Amino acid sequence: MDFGTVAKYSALHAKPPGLSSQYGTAGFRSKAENLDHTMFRMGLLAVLRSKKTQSTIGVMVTASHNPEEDNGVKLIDPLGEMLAPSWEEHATCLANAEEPELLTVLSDICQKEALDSQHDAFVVIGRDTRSSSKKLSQSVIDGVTALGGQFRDYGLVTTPQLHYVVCCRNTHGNYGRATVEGYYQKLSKAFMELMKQAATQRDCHVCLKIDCANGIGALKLKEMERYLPGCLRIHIFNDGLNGKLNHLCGADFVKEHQKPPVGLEMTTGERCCSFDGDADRIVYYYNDAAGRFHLLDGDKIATLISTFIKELLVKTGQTLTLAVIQTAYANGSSTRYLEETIKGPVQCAKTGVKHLHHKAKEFDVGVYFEANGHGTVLFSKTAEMKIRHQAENEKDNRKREAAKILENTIDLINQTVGDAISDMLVIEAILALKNLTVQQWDAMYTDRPNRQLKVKVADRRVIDTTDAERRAVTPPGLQEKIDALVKKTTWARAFVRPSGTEDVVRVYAEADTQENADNLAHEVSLAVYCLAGGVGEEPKPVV
Ligand code: G16
Repeated sequence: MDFGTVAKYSALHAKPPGLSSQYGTAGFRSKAENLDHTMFRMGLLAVLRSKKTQSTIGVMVTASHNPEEDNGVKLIDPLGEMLAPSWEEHATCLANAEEPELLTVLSDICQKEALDSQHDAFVVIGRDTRSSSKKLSQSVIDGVTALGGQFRDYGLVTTPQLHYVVCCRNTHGNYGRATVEGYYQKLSKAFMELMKQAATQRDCHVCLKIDCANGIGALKLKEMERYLPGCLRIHIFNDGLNGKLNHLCGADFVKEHQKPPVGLEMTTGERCCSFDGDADRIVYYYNDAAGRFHLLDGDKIATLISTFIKELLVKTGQTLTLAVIQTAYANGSSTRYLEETIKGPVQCAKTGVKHLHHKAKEFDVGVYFEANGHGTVLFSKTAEMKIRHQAENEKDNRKREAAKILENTIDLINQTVGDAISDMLVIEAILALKNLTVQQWDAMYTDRPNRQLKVKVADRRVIDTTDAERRAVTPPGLQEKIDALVKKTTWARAFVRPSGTEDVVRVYAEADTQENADNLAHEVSLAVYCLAGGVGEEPKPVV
């Protein structure tokens, strides 16, 4: 490794002195103009990680649900998972090293990780549609080449597509072909098989309106359309031609505001969904006859998928453990419903798919979803083997058919990370196979009214949490205040946590009525504002 070249290139991507950032919930996020040095350095780090793991590493340039002016970077580990936590620390040190310290920090990482500099390094790079992404991905490439790594630039891709590609490359094609086309082919083949199995049960011509948040999802769905069977007619909205990325649209907006995105007209009962800016999250919704908006978020998706898999496992006679992993944001009704129906573990992890993914791996089948619509299903190698074997060899027709449906579900789900396109196809297949309308799916349980708010504080790190983020340890007095507020509201629950992707503190509250949930969220916001150093205007009541 030629550190002289690194020094030369780094001068072209110099870090503004004093600027500091942290590898957060999903990598680095900031205003795009502050990220050039971080991108260059993540190119360097990806080379080191590739040498360490002797595998291809991915670097995705995106700020997902954040506004267009922001950008960010997510590093992808060999099997398509998020970067290992110990390397998140290296990432933060490297990103924050002042220019004269950079080479020392680099060699410290090499030493700590006992890296063999002779190993080759290969990095794949992708980016979302933000106007800043092209230039920033060039900075990543400069970092990779400065350390002598090789790379392939996949250009505009969804985040989950890059995760898929990384996994394919490192499993020598076992997971699929390491191209975007390979992704379309793998998913559409499995989807068509499932729709064929569903067609024997009913005529399943479905129309789905999709809000793509004016992001990369629109481009990729348009590419994928020709691979999809005629029984699923998709209509793409907010495709980025006119609107602004994530502005008044997208999964995060719909979930947070509990209302439809702009740019998508809904008639009664029409099935609609929203992706987020890099297409790794999805939520569904519809309007009922009274014009009331119904949201089917990550909790409802987890419920649909896990009960479907549970039923199939029962039919096959397989004794595989099925667990569902949620976060503190999971609606209380969903947790109760899941505990009663899947009769397996329902666990709570910290926010961030990396935490849920990690827990889900402990089971034969681990379904994980955040309420915001980010999630997937993991099948252990043993589970996958048993199911595939049964689908091939089972003599009992009913059991074999169930195993085949499970096998196709395994192929349709993107097991590397939450994936809006893959999740959407899984949901559509399940609704077709179970002959369910979106209204029937929604009726599985009723969400407890809830509200999510954001509070601006001077330094959100003053809030520290425990118990999977359900309780605040600091600042002093905050948890006691929340406890007192919760106590005086019926069926209530509330918590606060610092966001790892935005400069805000997030507040969540649920209660017996929407009014009570709104009031509780507001009062908790005021407590955060007063006790955690709120800045700007005092939080206003929810209207
Ligand atoms: C990222 C993470 C998600 C997380 C979300 C919000 O999503 O991948 O796991 O739920 O941020 O995190 P926080 O509340 O810490 O800001 P995305 O879609 O923005 O990459």
